[in-house]
Amino acid sequence: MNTANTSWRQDAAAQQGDLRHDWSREEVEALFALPFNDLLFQAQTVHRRYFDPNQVQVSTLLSIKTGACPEDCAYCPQSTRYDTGLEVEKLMEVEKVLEQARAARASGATRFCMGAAWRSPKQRDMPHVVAMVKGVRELGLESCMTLGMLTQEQADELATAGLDYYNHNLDTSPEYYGDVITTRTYQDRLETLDHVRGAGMKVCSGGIVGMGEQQADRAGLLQQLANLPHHPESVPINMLVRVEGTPLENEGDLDPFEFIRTIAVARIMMPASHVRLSAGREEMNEQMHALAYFAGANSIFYGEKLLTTPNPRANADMDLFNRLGIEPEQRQVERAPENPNPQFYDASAAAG
Ligand code: SAM
Ligand code: DTB
Ligand code: SF4
Repeated sequence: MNTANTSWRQDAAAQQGDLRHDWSREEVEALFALPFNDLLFQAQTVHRRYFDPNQVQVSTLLSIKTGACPEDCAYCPQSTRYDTGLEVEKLMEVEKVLEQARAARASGATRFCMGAAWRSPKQRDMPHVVAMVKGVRELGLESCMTLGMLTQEQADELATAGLDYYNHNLDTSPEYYGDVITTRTYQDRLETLDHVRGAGMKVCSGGIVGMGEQQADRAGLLQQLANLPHHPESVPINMLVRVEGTPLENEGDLDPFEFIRTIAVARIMMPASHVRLSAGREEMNEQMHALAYFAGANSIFYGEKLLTTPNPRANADMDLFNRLGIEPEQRQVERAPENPNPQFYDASAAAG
C-alpha cells in the first residue's frame, strides 16, 4: 500500500529495488566525473525505465504574493533586504488567482503552482490559500504551492484542502548553504519537508546551481535529496537568474555542461521523479534545452513569467517540443496503468 502517498512510479521503482537512499558523497561525485557521453547515456537509459522519454510535464507558475520577504536568500529578487526595484504586491484575491488558473488550463498546463514571498504563512493567510487550493482542484488541475516554512498543522490543513504538491527547496549543499541564506537553517528546511510528507502531500524539492558553489556542493545537494526517506516526486533544478540588486547579481557563468551534468546525475539518483528544468531557461538556447531533455529533464514551467523574472514564451516551448517530437505529459495518474507500456516501464530492466 502506498502509505507515503508517493507516485505509482516511485512505488514501482521501490519494489524493483531501484530507489536508493544511501548515496555517499564519493559515489555522487564519481557520477559527476564520468565522461559526458557516458553520463548522458546512463541517464537516458535510466530515464526510459520509468518515463516516456518524449513527454514533458508542463506546470504554470503564479506569484500570489510578491516581494517584501523578510528572508535574506542571496539569489532572491523578492527579499526586502535588496533593492531590486520589484513592485510589491499583497496576497492576491482568490478569484483573480482562479482566473489565472483557468488561463493556464486553457494553454495546456496540467499543474498550477502558486508561490508566495513569505518566510512562512501567517494563520490569517491560511483560509485564503485553502480557498485557492480548492478552486484550482475544482478546475481539474493539479495544485502546487510554495509558501515558505510550514508547521505540521499548516501542512495538514493544506493537505486536507486537497493540495497535491508542496515546493520547498534545499537550494544547495549543507556546507554551502550558510553562504547563501542566514535567516533559516538547513534543518528548518528538512523539517518542513518532513511535515509536508507527514501530511501525505507530494514533495517538490530541488535547488539552484550557478551560485558560486563547487561541483562537490551540487553533488551534496543531490545526495541530500536522494537520501531523504522518500525521493521528492518533483526535483526542480534552477539555474541562478542573476537579478540586479541581489548579492549574486555579478556571479560568473556556470559551464553549461555542468548544468546538464547536474540534471543527468539527478535523473540517475532519483529515477522515478520528475526532474524539472526550472529557472534560468530564458538564457538557455534550444540546443541546451534539447540536451537537458536528453539528460532526463521531463518537466518545465510554462508561460512568460516565473515568479518575478522572465521565462521563454509558451510558443517557443511548443515550437521546440514539435521539432523534437515531444508532447506535453497528460495529468499524472495516481496508480500504475493496468498494462504499463513495457517500452517505458520495464520491470525487468529496472531489476537489472
Ligand atoms: N518564499 C518561499 C520559499 O523560499 O520557500 C517560496 C518562494 S521561493 C521564490 C521558491 C524558490 O525559487 C527558492 O527556493 C529558489 O530555489 C528559487 N529562486 C528564487 N529566486 C531565484 C533566482 N534568482 N534564480 C533561481 N532560482 C530562484
Ligand atoms: C522552483 O524551484 N523554482 C520556481 C518555483 N520553485 C517556485 C521559482 C523560480 C523563481 C525564479 C526567480 C523569480 O522569477 O522570481
Ligand atoms: Fe523570501 Fe523565498 Fe525569496 Fe527566500 S526565496 S527571500 S524565502 S521569497
